[in-house]
Amino acid sequence: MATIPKRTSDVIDHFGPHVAYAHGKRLDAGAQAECLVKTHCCFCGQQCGIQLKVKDNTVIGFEPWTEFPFNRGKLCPKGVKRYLQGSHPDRLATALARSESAPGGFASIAYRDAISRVAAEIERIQSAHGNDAFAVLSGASLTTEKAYLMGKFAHMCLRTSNIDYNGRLCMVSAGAANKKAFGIDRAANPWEDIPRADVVWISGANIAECAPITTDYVWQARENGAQIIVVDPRVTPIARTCDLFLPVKPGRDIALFNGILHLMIENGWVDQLFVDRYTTGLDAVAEHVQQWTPKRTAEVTGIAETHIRRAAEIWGTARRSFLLHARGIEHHSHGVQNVLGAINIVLASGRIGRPGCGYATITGQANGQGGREHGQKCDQLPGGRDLGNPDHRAHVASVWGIEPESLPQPGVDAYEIFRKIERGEIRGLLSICFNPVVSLPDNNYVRRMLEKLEFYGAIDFFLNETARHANIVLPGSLHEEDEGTVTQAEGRVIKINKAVEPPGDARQDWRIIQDIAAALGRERGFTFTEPREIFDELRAASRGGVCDYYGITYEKIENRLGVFWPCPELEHEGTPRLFEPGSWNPIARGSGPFYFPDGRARFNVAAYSPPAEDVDEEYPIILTTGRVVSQFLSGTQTRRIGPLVDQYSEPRVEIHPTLAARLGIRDGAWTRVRSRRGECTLRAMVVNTIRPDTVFIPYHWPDARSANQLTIAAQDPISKIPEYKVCAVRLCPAESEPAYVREETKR
Ligand SMILES: Nc1nc2c(c(=O)[nH]1)N[C@H]1C(S)=C(S)[C@@H](COP(=O)(O)OP(=O)(O)OC[C@H]3O[C@@H](n4cnc5c(=O)[nH]c(N)nc54)[C@H](O)[C@@H]3O)O[C@H]1N2
Ligand SMILES: Nc1nc2c(c(=O)[nH]1)N[C@H]1C(S)=C(S)[C@@H](COP(=O)(O)OP(=O)(O)OC[C@H]3O[C@@H](n4cnc5c(=O)[nH]c(N)nc54)[C@H](O)[C@@H]3O)O[C@H]1N2
Ligand code: SF4
Ligand SMILES: [Mo]
Repeated sequence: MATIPKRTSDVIDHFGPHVAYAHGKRLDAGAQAECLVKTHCCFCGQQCGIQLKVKDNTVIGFEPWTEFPFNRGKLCPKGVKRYLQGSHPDRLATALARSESAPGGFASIAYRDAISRVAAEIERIQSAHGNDAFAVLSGASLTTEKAYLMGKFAHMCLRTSNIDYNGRLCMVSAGAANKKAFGIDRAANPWEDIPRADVVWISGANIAECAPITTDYVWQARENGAQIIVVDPRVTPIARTCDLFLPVKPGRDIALFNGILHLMIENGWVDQLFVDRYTTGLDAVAEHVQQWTPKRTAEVTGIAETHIRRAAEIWGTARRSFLLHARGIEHHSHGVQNVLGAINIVLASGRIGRPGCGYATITGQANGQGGREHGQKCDQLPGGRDLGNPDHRAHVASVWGIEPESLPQPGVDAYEIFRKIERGEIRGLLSICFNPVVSLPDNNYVRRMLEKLEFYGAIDFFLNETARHANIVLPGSLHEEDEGTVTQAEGRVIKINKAVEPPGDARQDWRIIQDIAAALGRERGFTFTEPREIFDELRAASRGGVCDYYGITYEKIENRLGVFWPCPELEHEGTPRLFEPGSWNPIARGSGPFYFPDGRARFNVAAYSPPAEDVDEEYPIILTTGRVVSQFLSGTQTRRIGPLVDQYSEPRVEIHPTLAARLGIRDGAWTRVRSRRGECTLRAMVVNTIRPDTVFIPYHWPDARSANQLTIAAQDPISKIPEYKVCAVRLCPAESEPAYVREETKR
């Protein structure tokens, strides 16, 4: 195997620069700006409004944007420091080709030559092995225009079935369950309904660290007298101030939801009028949850029976409520079942589709919502349409000016793409906005598969850990270097505005894609001159679909500070709250508020099964993984922002004092964590805010610090989401400092 090139620069990771420089000069965030650009934060799905201060084609700081209704000027630590990343010395400003002889393993090459090489490899691989032998991996931090273009590029230009995206690691369990229950995949309510609720139920969402602005809405609810219930194996910051905390054993949430529904039925807390009028399927579910007595629920979930009864009563007797969840219940091999369990207790309560009565999954990535709607998922076409549906194919083919038969059939999910590489069915890969070497489970396998490819091209603004395996790296654009739209967690379509030009040879991502299409001689359909043109085509392609954007324009977004989809006509106001009787719905056509022909929501039996890998004598402890407030995803961006690195500089294993004492592990001591897939030595963080049978590691770091060396590649059979939230490990004190630390100290 060839050597994997190391870092381009030493100024990276936890040694990040603590002051920012641009063009050799120190940045002065206090300097007078030439202009302020109203836009949004590049990180999480909250998409806070922010104004970027620009001077000499550099973002030098920010000002709050208090008019933007979602966050009203508030930002979390990442939003405050985001402006520092653009001037990092690692920012790619030329195309790179892998070269054994070049320092750092990569040599700069002319942009045109890099594009020709990518096109030549696509041609070679597809003509020798068929169109599907070349795959595309895309990302949900891209604007909706780019996400749409990536789907169109794979399906129309490359005619490959094999495109998928990093949202596969993120919201797909919620998406699949929402489609099964409601026929539509979007937060049912705007966040302004949260403060109107008198109960807020939060399952598997560390909102204070991962959706900080949502915390503000929950606190407003609390100020108004609401009761807050939190379900998590860890006492997260929001749990510290809640009314009822349920410390669930990882992987057991369905049992809890079924147990709550059991008590709602037993105590007559079901809204029978709502159920009869607007839903189907409660009878089968009611029969199924008979077995979920409080006693059995307590045994399986590890939550005290009295607390289960208390939660059922608070939820069952509420007048208005809002249920929120995130990856804590979704990152499971039965993630879809977990979400269906949550939806069942919402439907049984009848509290949805009205002010102060709501339900939502909290979308993760910047464009986690818009990025999952318009055709970069392996089975999808724009407008939330299905690649396998003849009518849907015909509509999109007519917008694209092609024959429906020329569209490929649905492909496979992001992890399966790697298994296809192993089997030799996929030989070439182009990735954009995705760092699977850090973010996919069992990542030693992922790394081996990348090295097996005949050709790998990556588009990014930093040489991330995955791109280090690439043959060609193309310098893409930062968020502030392009315009376009994103759809934030509530379903509000908003506008990203350009503040600066990309440096050197770097290009807006959509231009790079179009340049590849042109080099392939297949530029028809890829000659857009600005994002607005892409958006206008997307509006037409989405028209009549569930995710209908036809009535949304750039002007309308700017005038109204966002428009909620569905928005089917130019005169339409948009739809902040779904499922209100009488609201526009192309599927039900007046028969009811839910997105099925009969207008009714579906109860679904949510059957409990244990995690794919349960604990045993050899591996007796549960590992769960997730996030910390100051780092973002695979860390490519936030590990390059000094003040955020200072806040949390390396991953630590959270261990309960009882478990730590039993294993002889002290706070701060080097601790070896081993699973069936790999091993990782990190410092311990002894905290009494975690279940004693569970340890937690944040996953934002690569290489020897990566939590995904340990995680299991088990996936949900429906959504294909990986089971990041449960695997079995064993722990022991490490004899000495790990080798990677000794190496780094030497450097
Ligand atoms: N600071 C920061 N914010 C982010 C991100 C980031 O990387 N950093 N990423 C963004 C993205 S893409 C996403 S997806 C979201 C994720 O946002 P969250 O889902 O809120 O974050 P996680 O840390 O992945 O997991 C949430 C919680 O699930 C709990 N948990 C673990 N196992 C279980 C279980 O079996 N049941 C229950 N009920 N809870 C469990 C964990 O203890 C954790 O507190 O955050 C977004 N915001
Ligand atoms: N163990 C464990 N693993 C997890 C999770 C977990 O909870 N536990 N969470 C999972 C979840 S929810 C998620 S969302 C994934 C995320 O996993 P990834 O998607 O792999 O993580 P990112 O850091 O978003 O990687 C995106 C890359 O895109 C680049 N990028 C960002 N914006 C743009 C852009 O506009 N243009 C271009 N060209 N590049 C861009 C960044 O520089 C970065 O290199 O990780 C998953 N992995
Ligand atoms: S909450 Fe999310 S969008 Fe808002 S500033 Fe923080 S990371 Fe950015
Ligand atoms: Mo995510």
